[in-house]
Amino acid sequence: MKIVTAALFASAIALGMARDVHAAGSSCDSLLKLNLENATVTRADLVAAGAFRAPAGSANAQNAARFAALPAFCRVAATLKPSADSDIKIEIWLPASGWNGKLEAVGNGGWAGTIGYPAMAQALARGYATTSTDTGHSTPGGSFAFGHPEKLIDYAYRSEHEMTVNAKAVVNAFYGSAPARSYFNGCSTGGRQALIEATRFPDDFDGIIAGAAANPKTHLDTWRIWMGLQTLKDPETRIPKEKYPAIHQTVLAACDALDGLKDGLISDPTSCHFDPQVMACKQGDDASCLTPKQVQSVKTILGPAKSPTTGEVIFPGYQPGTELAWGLLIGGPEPYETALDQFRYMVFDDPKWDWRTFDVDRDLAKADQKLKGLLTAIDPKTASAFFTRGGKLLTYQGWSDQDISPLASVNFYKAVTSALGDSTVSSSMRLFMVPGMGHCGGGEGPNTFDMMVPLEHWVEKGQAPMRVDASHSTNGKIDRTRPLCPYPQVARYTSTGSIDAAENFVCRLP
Ligand SMILES: [Ca+2]
Repeated sequence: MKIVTAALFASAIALGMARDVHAAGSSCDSLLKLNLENATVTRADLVAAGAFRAPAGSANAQNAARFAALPAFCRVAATLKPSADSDIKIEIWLPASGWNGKLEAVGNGGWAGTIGYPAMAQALARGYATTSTDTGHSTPGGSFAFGHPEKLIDYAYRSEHEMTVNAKAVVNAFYGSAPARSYFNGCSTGGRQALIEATRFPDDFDGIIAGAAANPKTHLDTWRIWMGLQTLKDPETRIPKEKYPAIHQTVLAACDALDGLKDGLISDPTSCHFDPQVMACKQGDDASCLTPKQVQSVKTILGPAKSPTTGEVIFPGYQPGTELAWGLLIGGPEPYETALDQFRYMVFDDPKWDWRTFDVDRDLAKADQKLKGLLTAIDPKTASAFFTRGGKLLTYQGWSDQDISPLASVNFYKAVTSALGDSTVSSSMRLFMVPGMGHCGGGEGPNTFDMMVPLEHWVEKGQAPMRVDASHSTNGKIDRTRPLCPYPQVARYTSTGSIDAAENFVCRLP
């Protein structure tokens, strides 16, 4: 009896707080009746502090701890139908107290199909109202697009934009005021979503973070299949996983010191010219050496995918230092599933399509014809409207990204600079390359950092980011910090103090 009373009391306090704090707004449950365009609110209820339970699939130990630490919030879910075939699920989480006045929308990964609860939890814990979408379908992989062109549009860009418009309306209804600032934060597919928001919907956000953007998507997935064709079609060109560590050590021996510091990291892999011939087997074959065909495979994948007829670069290649994680794209036996799905379900409309028939020139042309206008933020000039209204774009990528060549981010940055000029980019965009970091995290380099605070300082205080400190942990303990530097600058050791402390590094041109 006592427990029930206490629970009711706590619930009454929580509800009361929401009403008190947002005197000009609405109660959480009243949002169920909110009228939205092409959208229906399907739930609106107050979640007590620590009471959120993630659906199966996003409930690992780290996320469970994150959810358990959440403050009380108003949880709103809605289904959006901008087309007759659309079925876009979104959620909007609104802090019951202590709202910082801002919205942080979070991006997705892969072919999505799930709402990004862990990223929403991170944003909510920091006081943001936050939103995420399942991108318009709830199945894994790319099969959702088969026979559903409108769902493909939803995935490509419409779900993000519609989510943003509706999330702002919900924020406005709950608090009685629109977000003072709106931010987008995404990596991988979320990075692609970020670039598309910046270039297609310049009014949606004031600041955008685009990590390791899967862009341009058609070229990216062509490269991923090309990687498989080069290494997996013929068993003799395959590089066994057992050889990755030896290749990595040989690459480091050749290139670690080029940046002036032997620290296990290659600050600028583009200056590393590693020749795999040095690993040619002298007799026999073991994990420490490469057969002649494997030497050729390593050379090939450390270069870009090129058109076999014109030699034109289609997508940049892996960078030296990535070797330990090569298994993702060339571990076999098939090429990367995510890329195969694009061609099965969105280019050829044939679930049985065989990657061994892939013809780079013919099939990329077909992919571009069908998908380029949907999935790709490729024309850098279109970032102009976002920049003109004061929008700031922070991009980043790990130099050891094993999923998307890190030069994709460098190329986009250079393309925007070339199209809009140095002064526009200087006042609107930064790229931070992360030595030794894998795809959106992980890897041997300092791989944990916060881009939101520097972005906010830039948008809200006019302070452009000069460096962003990153850390690396082993077993939960920080063992190295290092600044990330605005491209093309790199972190250089000042020659005194610990090489594991960021304070002993400066950002400067290589
Ligand atoms: Ca080094």
